Amino acid sequence: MIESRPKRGSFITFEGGEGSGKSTQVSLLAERLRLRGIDVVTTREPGGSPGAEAMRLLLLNGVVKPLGPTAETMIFAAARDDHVQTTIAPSLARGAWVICDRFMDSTRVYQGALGSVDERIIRTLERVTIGDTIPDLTFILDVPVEVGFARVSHRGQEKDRFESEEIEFHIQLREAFLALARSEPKRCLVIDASQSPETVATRIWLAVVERLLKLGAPQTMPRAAS
Ligand code: Z5A
Repeated sequence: MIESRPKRGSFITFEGGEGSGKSTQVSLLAERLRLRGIDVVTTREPGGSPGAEAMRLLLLNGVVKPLGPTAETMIFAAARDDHVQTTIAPSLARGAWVICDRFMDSTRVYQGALGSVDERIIRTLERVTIGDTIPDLTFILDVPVEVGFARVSHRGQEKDRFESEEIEFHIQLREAFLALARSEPKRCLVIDASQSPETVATRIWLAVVERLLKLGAPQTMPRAAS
């Protein structure tokens, strides 16, 4: 007898510069999907599993930076490996949708395009850590650098290792994300994130409906109407 295996859930990632609204949109999208009865797991990088969260502290407090960009890339990869094995792959396998705040494209852009780590190293690490757990859809939230900065300026906390980079770094970062989106138009969608959170969320929702829900991506049983 042939057993029918449950279909893998959908995997969505959010990318973009600082203050582009990724965390806000991860929550809004998860809320909308849950209203449709979909099992949703929200997560983030670096982090998303106990081991990777421990590595996040080292990556963001600047301890790793003196080791150089290649070593830093390998620690991001080690964190990703644990995150994929522990959180992402098991969730997708049970049919849940996974929404992740940053993923492999952040490495391609921060460590690759801007950190000058050889693309071959980055692709090799991707094969090892991600394998075929590639996002089905990636939203690249695009805002002018000064808009992103203004949104996070009120936080008043100490800047992390990446936030401390010069403004020119963030301008190049924006360009690198846009170039990446152009190179993978099937997976990546650039969203103008300078609009209100609700407007951005609606644009994202329409894309999810168009690209994933209409394709009959797996869902758990819809909730009974009350
Ligand atoms: N990094 C890397 O180098 N390599 C890698 O492989 C990975 C990561 C995975 C993680 O930083 C750092 O790690 C990141 C890259 C590097 N470096 N930086 N910078 P993080 O996780 O601490 O922070 P972040 O990812 O940059 O996110 P963020 O700066 O915290 O912002 P956000 O998530 O994009 O935005 P938000 O928290 O949703 O919103 C920020 C504020 O704006 C907040 O007050 C909101 O209420 C407000 N907001 C949100 N949307 C709007 C709109 N549409 N209008 C007005 N106000 C808004």
